[in-house]
Amino acid sequence: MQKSIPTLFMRGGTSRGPFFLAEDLPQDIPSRDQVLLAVMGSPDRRQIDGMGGANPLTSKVGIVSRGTLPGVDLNFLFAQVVIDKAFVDTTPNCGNMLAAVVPFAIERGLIQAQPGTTTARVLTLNTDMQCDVTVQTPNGLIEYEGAANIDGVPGTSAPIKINFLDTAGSVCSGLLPTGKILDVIDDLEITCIDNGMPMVLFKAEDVGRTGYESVAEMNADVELKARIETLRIKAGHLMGLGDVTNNTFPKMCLVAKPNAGGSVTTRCFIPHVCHDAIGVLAAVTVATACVMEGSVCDGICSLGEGIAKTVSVEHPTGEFSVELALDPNNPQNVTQAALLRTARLIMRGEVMVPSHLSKLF
Ligand code: NQM
Repeated sequence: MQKSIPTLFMRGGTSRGPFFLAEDLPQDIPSRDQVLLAVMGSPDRRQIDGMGGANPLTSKVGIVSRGTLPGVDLNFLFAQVVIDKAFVDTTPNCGNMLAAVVPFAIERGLIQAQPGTTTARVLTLNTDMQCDVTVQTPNGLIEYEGAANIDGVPGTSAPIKINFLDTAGSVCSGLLPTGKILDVIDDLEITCIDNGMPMVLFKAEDVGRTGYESVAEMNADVELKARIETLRIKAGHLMGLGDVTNNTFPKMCLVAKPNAGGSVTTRCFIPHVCHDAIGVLAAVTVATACVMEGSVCDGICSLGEGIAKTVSVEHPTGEFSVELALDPNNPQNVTQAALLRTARLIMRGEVMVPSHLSKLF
């Protein structure tokens, strides 16, 4: 007999995947990972025997439980299920899947919806990061429909506001893990930065590209992808991350002058496939580099005046606006980042895993 596990299949921002109550999965990590690999159909390039969509953005899982720290409503663990390797990476965050956590928690009765809107404090267990997430709950029920549009998702949905409270140095030792705003690897200037996501930023023109290429062009660019992977491995050591060969970070991002009225243009490799848009904390991290003097974005990005900055990060399917609050005494220092996402419950039910895994529960 196959084993059934209750799940809600949800879109969070521009990602999607099954969400589970932590108590419904095996408690030890190797067993949990075996189950998640089976749920998603990994390792297999097509994930044909599971729920995964054969793209990093659709090979994600959310695991949610009640908060255990004072003031924290919910704990969220994000799992990136690697498509073609038997590996589940829970090191980095995913701000897109995060958008579905509060709707999931209301659906599954972990928290009670308030009249109008409901704000919950979520602790992301991956990096110990807290944020406040506000969802629409007219009549005390979660509302998915509404007028908010995020680029990369067709149509409109109810807005979900995420306010990140402490993002610097999520996986790395600090915001600038090499201690410098600019490093040089193989004659290429890079900014290694982690404000929620470990990233290596470099100018598209410095690698002979425009930064305006389509996702298909980027993914077909074998020469660029090989160069980026060599750079990623070297940068991983420089950033104190050790050998990142098998990790899903750092993300690699080409930056260029904006060409659609935004602040900066990006093409983000996550890390081997070009993102159709940009990750949430990747956008926060790029936006942060834009306000920092001497980064590779300095000189190419276009920002308004003032101490609160809206940074519009252009990506292959539109733009992503990040509202940054800066420390008035040190405008290089980002104190908070707020942004808009949407989410939707796509399906509720049970996912089945092969019978030999039953003994793991
Ligand atoms: O950066 C893709 C995504 C992400 C991660 C990735 C994310 C984030 O778009 O916070 O959301 O970089 O692998 O879901």
